[in-house]
Amino acid sequence: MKEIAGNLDATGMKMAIVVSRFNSFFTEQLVKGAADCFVRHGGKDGDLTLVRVPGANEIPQVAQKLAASGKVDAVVALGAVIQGATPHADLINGTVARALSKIALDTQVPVLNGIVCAQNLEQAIERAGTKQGNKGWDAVMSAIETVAVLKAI
Ligand code: INI
Repeated sequence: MKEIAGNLDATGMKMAIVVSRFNSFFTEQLVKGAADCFVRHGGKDGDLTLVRVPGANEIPQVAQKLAASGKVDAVVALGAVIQGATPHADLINGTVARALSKIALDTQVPVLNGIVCAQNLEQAIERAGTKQGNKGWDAVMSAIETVAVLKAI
């Protein structure tokens, strides 16, 4: 049996991060985790591009432009959507997740969803560098592996 799997070596990779300013208390922690993961796996800080947008809703359009630009091997979306009194957060989460998946399929450039979807502040804290780790780190790790596996096929 021939098996194909991606390694976790980011040497020579170019990556873009799109991060929302909304809930920046959390999203800045995700950026730190994401950049740390990229560099610790052999990526160069200069090969990482950070793009800021107002909120999670604005991430897909910018991710699409980056993915279609031919300048990056992967795009990582970072945000924090926290449930409030209205169903607004659910709408954002579903719409953005579907859009990011479509961009990846349309462009063949991996687009990783590192958006924290939390019921409350405590859950968001847990995913931004405490009990549940850092979702920015996790998204970059998955991006590195996906780039590598696509290259290997
Ligand atoms: N944007 C977020 O990134 N997180 C949220 O929790 C959030 N909530 O809950 O409203 C949010 N709203 C703003 C939205 O992403 C857009 O920026 C806005 O609707 C303008 O298009």
